[in-house]
Amino acid sequence: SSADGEAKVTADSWRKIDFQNVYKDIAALLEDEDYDDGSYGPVFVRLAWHASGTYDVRTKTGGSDGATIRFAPESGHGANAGLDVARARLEPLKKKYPHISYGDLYTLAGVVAVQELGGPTIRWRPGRTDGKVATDCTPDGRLPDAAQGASHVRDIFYRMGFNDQEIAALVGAHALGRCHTTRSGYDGPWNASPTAFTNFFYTELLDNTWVPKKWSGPFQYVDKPSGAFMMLPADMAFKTDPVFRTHVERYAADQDAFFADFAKAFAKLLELGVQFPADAPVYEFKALD
Ligand code: ZEM
Repeated sequence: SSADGEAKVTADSWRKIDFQNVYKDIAALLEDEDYDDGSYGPVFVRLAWHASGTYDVRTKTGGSDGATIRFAPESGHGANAGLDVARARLEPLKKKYPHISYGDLYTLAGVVAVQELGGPTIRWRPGRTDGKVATDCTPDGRLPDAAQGASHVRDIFYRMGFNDQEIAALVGAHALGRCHTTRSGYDGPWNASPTAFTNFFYTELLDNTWVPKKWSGPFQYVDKPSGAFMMLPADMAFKTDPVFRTHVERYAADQDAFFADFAKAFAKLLELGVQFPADAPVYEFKALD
């Protein structure tokens, strides 16, 4: 149980922590040749996103403060299937650094993963608390449904406070990782280098012909002719919706523009709903060699 660790975390516990060391220790947890494509990086990014993306700008509920994603019922929401794997991988660091909050740990893991897989530097601040309980869990349905299209995607991300450009930049994280039939029901990676942070989500989306996958699983797309790569129905909205598409075309043509916009939008995502102490330092960690 994490109860001991939690009891020690107050609003300014972060003052006791050397986050550069935490960064290094998270980085050391990324590689594992027996897991997926050899890295926990993609699932760490998904954990950071799902811990944060429950935010509702109108009611000011949800977000990474308190890390309610670790409590039932939120941990059991369909969208969070498989994220127990990421939380378990990080748990030893909560033991090693009992003063770090779960919200800081999960969001920092996303930052480390993006950077160590070759992505941009993400500005990050500590200061999330462990001061929430199971009854603070957000209702199911706050994260996007992969089976739906552009208007649903807009509803979900506008609720968090993002605009179309930021949404298009964030979904570029689908360069990383894969879908698992045992988690979401969908199957396969988006491209051939799922452990490298690139602009390949956009280039693959535009350059391939995407056809319905012939199988008994949920409706999704595969590239023609190889069938090796996939797109979710929601991903396809970024090709068919004219506003999203202008951003997709820009990011496909200009990886630097993608990196710059992703870094801003991802940093914003991780901070949704968090009241940071006024003097919380903003870190820009250097990627390790
Ligand atoms: Zn995802 N995502 N996501 N996403 N995501 C999956 C996997 C990953 C959507 C979605 O339904 C799914 C963002 C936006 C959206 C990552 C990061 C980010 C999976 C597969 C699904 C179904 C889960 C599985 O089976 O393991 C939808 C509909 C989105 C909005 C349109 C945003 C924003 C992200 C981060 C900034 C990542 C890294 C993965 C890969 C996870 C892994 O384990 O490999």
